[in-house]
Amino acid sequence: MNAPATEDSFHKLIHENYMYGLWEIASQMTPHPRPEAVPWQWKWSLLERVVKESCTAVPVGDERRAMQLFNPGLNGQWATTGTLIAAVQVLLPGEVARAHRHSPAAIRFIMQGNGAYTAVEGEKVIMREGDLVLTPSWQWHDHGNESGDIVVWMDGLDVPLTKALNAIFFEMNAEIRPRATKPVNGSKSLYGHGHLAPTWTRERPKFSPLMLYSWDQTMQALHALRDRDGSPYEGISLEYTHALSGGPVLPTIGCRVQLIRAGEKLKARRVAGSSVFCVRQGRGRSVIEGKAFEWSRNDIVAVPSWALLEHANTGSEDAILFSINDRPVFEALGLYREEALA
Ligand code: 1HN
Repeated sequence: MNAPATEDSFHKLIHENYMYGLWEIASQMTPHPRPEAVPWQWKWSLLERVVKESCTAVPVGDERRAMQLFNPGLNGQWATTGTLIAAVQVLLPGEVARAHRHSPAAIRFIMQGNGAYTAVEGEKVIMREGDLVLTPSWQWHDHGNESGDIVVWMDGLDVPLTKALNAIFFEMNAEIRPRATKPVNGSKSLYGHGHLAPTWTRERPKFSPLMLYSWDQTMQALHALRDRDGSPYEGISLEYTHALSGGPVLPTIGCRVQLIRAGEKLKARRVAGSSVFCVRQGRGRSVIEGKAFEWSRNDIVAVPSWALLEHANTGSEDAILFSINDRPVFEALGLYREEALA
């Protein structure tokens, strides 16, 4: 708290008794969000080295081999932005990470390699590059790699939000790999048909019942829409949707993919809420609160709440960004706002 140290006898009395005058903290009521998190980029050249060295430096035991991205503005807090944490996780051929579940919800975006899996509540979900895999709140999950590839993905979780709400719960499974109870990629064969959903299932979960959003379908949609106007701020920007409700995939985390055409420069805007993006393809430059970040494949960038953000494609091919955001929370609570630069 940046309160002036007023220490007359009255102030002494209240401070000693765990009270503070509103006049002492008035500066906290800022005209707009002033997050402590800063815009930041983790280059793939760095992540790749960390990934490589991690393979020998740390085994996969009960904990996963996930390197968390801590925001330099947040003094070692368990967070990449105020509400989200991102990590880069590596699984070598033959490895298994013990089954567990937690109240924070998670997504995986596959950065490199094919054929590892996350088993979610008894359904093995096979990962391929560019896929989005969901692990909603409190769903048992274990990761395994029966392929010959080293598989690397970005984890995205709502850990800082869940922690702020004092709502973290965690449980380790007695078994490393609980028995599969559903067909491989079963949720995709049931719910992965776009505008057609089965009528006989009775589950209506808050999270999308579809656990796998395949890259080939994502690319098909982006290509089909490539020549539309799109958003002046986000380009051809698509939201991954809840397979039954059409809303966000998770109650606390939204996921998007955006295509920025070669040569395209988008307009600057701020939104209430933070995001983290991972570059899937192409090259570009994002200016975030006046700080320029040059990005290319597999770079990861943190965008704090209310940061002025402007993307440009600086390469000769279409650029594609995958991102996670906390917008579902802002929308649900009536806190969402946006402001374009005049
Ligand atoms: C977690 O549980 C996973 O389940 C990955 O694989 C990354 C980062 C922070 C907190 C929990 C996982 C995580 C995580």
